[in-house]
Amino acid sequence: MSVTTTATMADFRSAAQRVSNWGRWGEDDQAGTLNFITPQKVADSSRLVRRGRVFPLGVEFGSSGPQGDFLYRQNPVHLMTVDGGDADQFISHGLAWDSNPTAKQIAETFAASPFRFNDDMIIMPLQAATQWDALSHVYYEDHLYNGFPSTAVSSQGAARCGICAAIPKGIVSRGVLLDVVRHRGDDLSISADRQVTPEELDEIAEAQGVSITSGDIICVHTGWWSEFRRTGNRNPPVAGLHWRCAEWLHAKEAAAVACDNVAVEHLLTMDVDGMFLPLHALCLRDMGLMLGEFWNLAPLAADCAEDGVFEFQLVAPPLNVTGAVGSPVNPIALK
Ligand code: UVW
Repeated sequence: MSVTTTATMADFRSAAQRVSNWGRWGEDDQAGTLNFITPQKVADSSRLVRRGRVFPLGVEFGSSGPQGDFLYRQNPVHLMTVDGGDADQFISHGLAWDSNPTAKQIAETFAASPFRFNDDMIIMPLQAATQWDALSHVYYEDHLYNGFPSTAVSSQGAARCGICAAIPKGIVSRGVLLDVVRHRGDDLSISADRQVTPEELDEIAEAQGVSITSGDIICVHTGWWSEFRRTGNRNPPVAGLHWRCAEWLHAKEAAAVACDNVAVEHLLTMDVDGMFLPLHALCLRDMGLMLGEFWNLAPLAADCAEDGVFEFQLVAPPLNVTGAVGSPVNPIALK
């Protein structure tokens, strides 16, 4: 099948069969390819920390984030609930709050002491910025990963394959960076006209002198985040992994894949006639492989290019949000 040809649903379904991990780790499994991360793998990953360099891969969570036009996804709204500028109000209001003895007591304590504190809250979609997609984020034909019914996700949250299923795994493993931007000789980001194919991923790994091993978390640098930061354009065309990369990830026994772009794969084109976001569908629902999005990979990529080392320990724990279908994350790469 050529990269530029639109594939059919029959092509998609046969790929889905080839990458399916349903039943591989038992009929109750909800961790999917995170099962490739063994205790030995975690121990080995710690030995990749040689120079003590720390790379936070999370972007900032704030009003200047990448969300814009979607009605259902907004940038984080950060609000102060207690702050020093308001401390006098807090005291005078609290002292007069007869119907709320606790508030009154706190106000009295404040009035009698120099101690002050600040508190805040954040309102945001869990998918607003740097994130993990849990396996329950995507489904088709009424089934989630491992054959769980899509009704397992309801207004109560995900009863199956939620982000909580990933919590026991950490998530800690060997990370490998594949730098498409440098490989193509681009300055900041790759062109949205050319998707990243499995063949190109192999070429990049070979050119970088890095091999992919079972349980790795693959980080693919496309430069989307750098381009977004340069232009402020929240909707630039997205270059990403071609849907056939699902089979590459399956063959490599990747534990997860993360990109610096919106959706790992490119958006809004129908590479498979009749299936939106085919890589999502194959990875999350058929393979049980989590996707990381909006990871800031440029500083790590620059360091990897400089020292020629494209492997590192990756520590990327999701938040243990009950029933969530994804989670914000501040992944850390350690070299
Ligand atoms: C969808 O928008 C469905 O997916 P994601 O947030 O993972 O790109």
